Amino acid sequence: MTAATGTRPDRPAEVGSVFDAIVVGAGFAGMYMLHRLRGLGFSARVYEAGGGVGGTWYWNRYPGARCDVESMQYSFSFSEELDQEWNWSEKYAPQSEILSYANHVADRFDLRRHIVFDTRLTAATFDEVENCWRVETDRGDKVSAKFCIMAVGCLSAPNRPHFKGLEDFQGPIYHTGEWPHEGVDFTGLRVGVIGTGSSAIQSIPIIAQQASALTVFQRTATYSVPAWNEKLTPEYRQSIKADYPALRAKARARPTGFYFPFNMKSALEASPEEREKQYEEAWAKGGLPFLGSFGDLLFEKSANDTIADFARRKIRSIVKDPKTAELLCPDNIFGCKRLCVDTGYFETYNLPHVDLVNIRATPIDKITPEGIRTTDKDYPLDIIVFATGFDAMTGSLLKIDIAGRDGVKLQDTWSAGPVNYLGLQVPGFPNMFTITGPGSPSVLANVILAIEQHVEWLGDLLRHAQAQGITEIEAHATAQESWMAGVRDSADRTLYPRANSWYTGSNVPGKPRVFMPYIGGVGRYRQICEQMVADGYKGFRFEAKTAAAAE
Ligand code: N01
Repeated sequence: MTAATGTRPDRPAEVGSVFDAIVVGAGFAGMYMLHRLRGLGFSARVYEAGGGVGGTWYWNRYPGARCDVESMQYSFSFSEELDQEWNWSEKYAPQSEILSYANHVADRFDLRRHIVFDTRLTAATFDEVENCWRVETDRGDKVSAKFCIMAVGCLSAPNRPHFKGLEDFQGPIYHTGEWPHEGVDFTGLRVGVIGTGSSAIQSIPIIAQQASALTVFQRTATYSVPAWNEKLTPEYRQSIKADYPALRAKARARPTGFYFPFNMKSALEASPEEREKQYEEAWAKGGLPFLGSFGDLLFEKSANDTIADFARRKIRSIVKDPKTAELLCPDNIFGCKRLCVDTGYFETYNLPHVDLVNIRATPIDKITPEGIRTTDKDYPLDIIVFATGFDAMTGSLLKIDIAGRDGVKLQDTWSAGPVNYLGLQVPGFPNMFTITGPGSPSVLANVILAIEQHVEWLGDLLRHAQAQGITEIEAHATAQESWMAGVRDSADRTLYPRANSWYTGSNVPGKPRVFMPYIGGVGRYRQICEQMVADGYKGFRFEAKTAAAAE
């Protein structure tokens, strides 16, 4: 499979250096963590597998890639100057603009000289004698640090299904999550896309404009809401910038971490006419806020049925061929598998050269040299696009050989699914922290805001540790147990765990089925973290070189 890689400068491996902190990843989490650490006077080294900053926005360069949280909110809020100087051009910024923003942040805060690019962390081992993490990279670096901070991203390990005959295909195969930097020209070619999640629904309409024939291989139909993307006017931007801090404050208090009007009324208490009106109005505004049409949609199956029914009727009204329309109508719970936001996705199936194949009914048997063979027939193709998503939330962490106290591996500790305290730390892995780890709101929120909260909390903790001479920070196993019980309970109060999705790991064969993120929302989660600090970092064990320390 063709992969997008950055340049790999020929630099000598670094051996023996000691830092206060190692940060893994230079996406938004790694960049802000680095900025914070530098501001606190800590020495830090960041290792980044890509050739530049931006994380998921560095790799996901497929046609049509853009954010689906409004740009004016999908950005750092920690610097009022940054907020004021950056101008987003569209309601939902394209990938190229988000990557430019990431580069601007790296330059503005002078981050690059602390980042080693084109270098993947391969191993991290806790040294119990020296109380430090010893890390290794794929370029031979061997360095150590008191703290190891994993900012590896929740959606950064591509999920590549193992189809028979994959290596025999004569044309190129691309994964949306590792798109070639030089782009792909589909003009006049027969293209097959496997998958119908967010990456597919964004890329399919663009690929269809170029390809001579496009065949989409769908296993599960997806709900998608129109983006109604538009250019932002200077007047609109100014209206936000005039009181940006107020918008940011409202977003921080919201479960989702971004602000939009939310209707708390019950869908079941509304009359059918009221419901229809509400859904029509929300559809006309578009985007993820459609899920905020009523307050009980994600809690009551019968309420959810009403929005699912509305969305299916919309699909049938857009797609002209009734058989294709039926195939595109999802039968699962609305919004509990990540909702998609599209521009012209369903309309694309009205084009004469676009076909949909139901691979639930006739699964892919193998990839042949000429294309894809299902149990039903052969589809000749020039290019295959895997829009098959990610080994989400745990994939990137578990690719690293992480050994904690007594040499215990993270892979073993998480063999039945990820466990930790507050999504921040795993008992047995002292001084290692995860930014937006499983067990925190992360992917269920405006992730940049979730990142900021984690980084700021961690910065405060490390400053506290430095001031108190604390050498070891480790979550208690009992704190982990009660946090994980809370994560499960809050998920079980909703419909989310009932759906098969990457939230539950069910998209990756063999992955334990566990609902991974904390669903209580970023506002509530922030309060929990603040209370924990007010209670003397309850749930963490601190150890100082000189004196025993705090609970
Ligand atoms: O991945 P997905 P994605 N055989 O897992 C199918 C974020 N994101 O890259 O549903 C055949 O959603 C799979 O089928 P099924 C966003 O959070 C955001 O699209 O498992 N098919 C599914 O249809 C998003 O949710 C944006 O049955 C196989 C598809 O591949 C997340 O990233 C844009 C298969 C994968 O869909 C992931 O999105 C893009 C197999 N063996 C991504 N394995 C924004 O707009 C998998 N599939 C911000």
